[in-house]
Amino acid sequence: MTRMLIIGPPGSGKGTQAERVSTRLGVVAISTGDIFRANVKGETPLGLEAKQYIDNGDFVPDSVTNKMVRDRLKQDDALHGFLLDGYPRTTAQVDELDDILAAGEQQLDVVLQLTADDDELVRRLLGRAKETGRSDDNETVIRHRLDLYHDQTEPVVARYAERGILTQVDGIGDVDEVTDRVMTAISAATSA
Ligand code: B4P
Repeated sequence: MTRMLIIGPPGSGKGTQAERVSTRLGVVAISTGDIFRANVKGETPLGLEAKQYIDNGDFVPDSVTNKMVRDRLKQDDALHGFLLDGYPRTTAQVDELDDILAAGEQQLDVVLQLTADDDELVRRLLGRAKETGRSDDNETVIRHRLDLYHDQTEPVVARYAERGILTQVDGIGDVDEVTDRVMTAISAATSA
């Protein structure tokens, strides 16, 4: 049973690697970004609320995101392990996740931080924009998302580093190479 987080700036490969880890380890990958995008597409009330924030590159408010994650983690497929991709992104979300896990007498096994420099991230996301036309992949919004990561998500990373459960993984290189590093980091952290 493994409970993991994958944290990284936009474009670091979180979603890409989370899917691969999920397949290899048989744990469910839960991406808050994907859940929001599915709701936007389905024009649900949650999607209508989230759309304006996502399009501007802002975080969806903690109150909305926290409730969504709390509900999602109660589902059967997450009861015996999960990989959370893109959550928590603020220290208030860290507090919420602590609370959810404590209520279930659960704890995190490992927090992976994928690293890459800002210029590489912008290059990747502009590449994705051409392929998928995602509404938040234009340079102004990408730069804003990177600023938010530095201001609000780096303190999240620091909290997990203080707890001794953070492992940094270099996100530069081809996708298979990064997956090998991620899998090595997970086995080192979970067998320690
Ligand atoms: P996310 O979906 O998490 O978007 P992201 O940060 O861009 O990451 P993503 O997983 O899509 O990209 P990845 O790094 O895998 O969030 C979107 C929005 O939702 C946020 O801006 C926010 O508004 C909202 N949101 C989500 N969670 C929230 C929360 N907790 N609180 C509040 N709001 C929240 O990869 C990007 C690209 O790089 C891909 O095209 C991929 O092909 C490429 N790539 C990956 N690995 C590569 C490699 N090794 N080499 C070259 N390219 C690579």
